[in-house]
Amino acid sequence: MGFSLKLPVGELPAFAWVLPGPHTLTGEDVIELRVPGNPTIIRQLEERLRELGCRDAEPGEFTRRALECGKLDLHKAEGVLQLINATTDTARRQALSDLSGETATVLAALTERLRTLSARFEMSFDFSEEEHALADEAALKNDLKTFVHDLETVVGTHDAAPRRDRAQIALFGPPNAGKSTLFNALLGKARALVSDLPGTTRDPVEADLQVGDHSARLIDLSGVGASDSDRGRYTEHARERALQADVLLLLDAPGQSELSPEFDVLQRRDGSVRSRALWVFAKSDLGPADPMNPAGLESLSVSGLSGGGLDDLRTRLAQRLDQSATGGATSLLRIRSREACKLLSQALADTPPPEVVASDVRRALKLMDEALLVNAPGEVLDLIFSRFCIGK
Ligand SMILES: Nc1nc2c(ncn2[C@@H]2O[C@H](COP(=O)(O)OP(=O)(O)OP(=O)(O)O)[C@@H](O)[C@H]2O)c(=O)[nH]1
Ligand SMILES: [Mg+2]
Repeated sequence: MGFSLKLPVGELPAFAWVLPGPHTLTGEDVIELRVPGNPTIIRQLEERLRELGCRDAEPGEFTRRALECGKLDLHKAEGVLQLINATTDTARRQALSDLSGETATVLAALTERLRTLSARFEMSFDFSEEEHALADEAALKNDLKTFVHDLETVVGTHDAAPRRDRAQIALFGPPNAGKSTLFNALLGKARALVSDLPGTTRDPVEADLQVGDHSARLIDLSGVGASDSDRGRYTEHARERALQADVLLLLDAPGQSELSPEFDVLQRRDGSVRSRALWVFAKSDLGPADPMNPAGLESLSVSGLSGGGLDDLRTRLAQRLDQSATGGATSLLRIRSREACKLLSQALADTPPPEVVASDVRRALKLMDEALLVNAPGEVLDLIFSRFCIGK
């Protein structure tokens, strides 16, 4: 219907679409105003509407209202949020899958599987005196391992929500492994100091690196291991930074053997680090690398000096960054599920007594139940909707 609005500059001809509820996004009556798109006129129109008692919508208010009137479930609402903030195709794909309800359905089935596993763990104590208890325990752990793998496939392996807007790629390994040389080769310029003296890099050196369609932060760390001249301080710092990285390049040069025990240290602290690590046989110009690496990780050969293998490394880095959800907001559904994943892979890496594994399985189950909670408490809703932008 056509009408006019009195503005400071004169009478504005406008057109209003009236959409009666309940067949609208929020279930309420909606009026849509169509006016000529002059920015000053729009501002004056907004002021006039405020004078008439209207107000701006809060961030995410429309989606929240849709949720509250049952037009949208929480996971779909989070899908909307993810889609708005997605900056990579992976994040967009995840968001669309969440929006369609597909992720929630798959996670609900996985949660039931975990519930059965949890019950089996509880029951295994009752028979712990029996002869076949040990065999059962091994089978249970195996099933749990398969479960963790399946869950990781659905929610991605990246640690919880994106902690930063730029993914971090860290170079980790013993002194003289060729980290700084590879750092410079990837950047195409000599930023980090290179020398044949072990222990050249001390404090981390960082630079921006474009990998495919990702802007990442490349970090050259100090060498780790026995030759740390500062009684382990640099090693410790390098380990901490390595654990925070989205992609971890483990540099293993010919004749060095310190990497494997160092990686074990990282795994003991955070079992999920495996999923972010790539084993890099460095200095490949010196001779062919072992086809296998002790940690059984995905591996490749590179020479920072000759540039051999660099293209392959770039391709794999891009794939890893695609896999990690960095670059888009992540739903609580995925955050909780990933926390459960991390907890379980930690439990499997540490080989604690069965009672401890069982209690970790219980905790993981609680997280999954929380992830799938449809009647979320108010504060969870506040948390979700505070991340929306105005007017969505
Ligand atoms: N042949 C060969 N030598 C390399 C390669 N990369 C590094 N080097 C040599 O190995 C030595 C150590 O290289 P860096 O890059 O400084 O090693 P790093 O891992 O950063 O060492 P720290 O900073 O001490 O931990 C230098 O003499 C480099 O020239 C490579 O790909 N091939
Ligand atoms: Mg160095």
